[in-house]
Amino acid sequence: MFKKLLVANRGTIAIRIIRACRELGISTVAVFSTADKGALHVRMADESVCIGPPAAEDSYLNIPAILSAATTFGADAVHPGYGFLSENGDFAEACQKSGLSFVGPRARHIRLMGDKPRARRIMRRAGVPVLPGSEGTGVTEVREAQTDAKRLGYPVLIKAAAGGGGKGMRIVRDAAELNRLFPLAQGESEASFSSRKMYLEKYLERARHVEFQILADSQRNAIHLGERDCSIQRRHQKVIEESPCPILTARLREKMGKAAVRAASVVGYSNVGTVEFLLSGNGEFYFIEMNTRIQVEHGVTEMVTGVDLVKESIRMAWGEPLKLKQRQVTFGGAAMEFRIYAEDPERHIPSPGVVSNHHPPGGLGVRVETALYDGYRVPVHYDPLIAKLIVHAETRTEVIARAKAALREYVIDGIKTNIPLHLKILHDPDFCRGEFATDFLRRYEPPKAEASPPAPISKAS
Ligand code: MV4
Repeated sequence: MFKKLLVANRGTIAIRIIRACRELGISTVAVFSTADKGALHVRMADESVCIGPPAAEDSYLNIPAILSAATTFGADAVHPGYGFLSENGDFAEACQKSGLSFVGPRARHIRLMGDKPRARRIMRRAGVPVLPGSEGTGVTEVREAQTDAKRLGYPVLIKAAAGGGGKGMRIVRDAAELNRLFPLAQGESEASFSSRKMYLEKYLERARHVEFQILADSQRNAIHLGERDCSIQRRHQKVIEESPCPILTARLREKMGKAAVRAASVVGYSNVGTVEFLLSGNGEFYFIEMNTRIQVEHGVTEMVTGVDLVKESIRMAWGEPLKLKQRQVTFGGAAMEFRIYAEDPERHIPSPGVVSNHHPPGGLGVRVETALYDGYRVPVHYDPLIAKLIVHAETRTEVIARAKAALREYVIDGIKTNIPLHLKILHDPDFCRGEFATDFLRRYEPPKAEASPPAPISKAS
């Protein structure tokens, strides 16, 4: 097994990786920016090294600094976590070239799945259902998009070929809207991914976002660990994830699971991955993309399967074959993850500040993953996700009751969080019945402020 692993991340996932390493007897090296000098992941690791100033581009995205830290400290592996460099093919390749094992898929699979039109083409040829959309390598001109949209019929969705997770995405309902929104989506893609390549897909209304967890070893064995329903999102930021998906039948789970495993197997994928599908109201499902990293919501799958996904990812990177066969995977109970964001729940703006009175909930089936402590200052430079509350119980109904109790018990002072929003959702009858789609959170948006009339010009005030 690896002797020393460098954790190329921060926050909750860095801590999660350090814990897995400790169980496996691997010593750890944390990296940190100057904004994270006092962070928990730094204190928990066996060794640590500062890799640059707060801006992510200069620290957690700084490939030379991370590689030099890894070689200086004698690490033999690097775990990228999620976000930052986790889906950067150049980073995976650079690690291998420096003699470091990258805990994740091979660079070519990161690049392949990062090219969304190419991934669609491969999946379609492999018999995995995809939505009608742009063929070939994608479109860069509005008139090409117009041709595709005419063929597909409105509504269509503009997506970034190098995108994922909803950045650069726009719903378009007619040709005029396409003319207006295509340049905006393209501008966003250029700013975020340095790519002008876009593609269109038929827009599936009121669908559910259902993703399958894949494990694949380097001996070409691949299995799935069931699904997560991630339909509860706001502006493509997931808020609650759960497993099992409350509307999936055993038959459909098996069919989608097989398609997900095929998606990974057909390209010879290795390590952990997630195959995202859209599920329509009448049980049709379509591949939308594959994520080539451990995901924020992996804990939900861990609770229902008992499989430690982070430990498995490290074992597979070492070259160990999967011990688990598909028919040995068992599913127990139900689990939900509540993402706790440091944000003003009314205005949805980040709420940085100093945490005081930190009292996370506990008890049977209550798991909290967080890097918070009293006196911790939530930095403004990174994602506002500060904790994940994962609740497990026998049934979905019991998960909801347990989650309500846990969220009421949760105390975080000094900053604003979205805990009140979670409690509102848990009291929503449609949510409790499991009846929701990707548009669910729109009902909890604050009413759009009326354009206020211009203030009267008055010399007296
Ligand atoms: C879609 C879709 C409907 N039709 N694609 C969002 C994130 C990215 N991974 C894929 N996403 C979607 N792709 C087609 N062709 C719906 C979503 C979607 C979504 C859309 C609007 C508002 C909330 C959403 C939540 C999850 C998925």
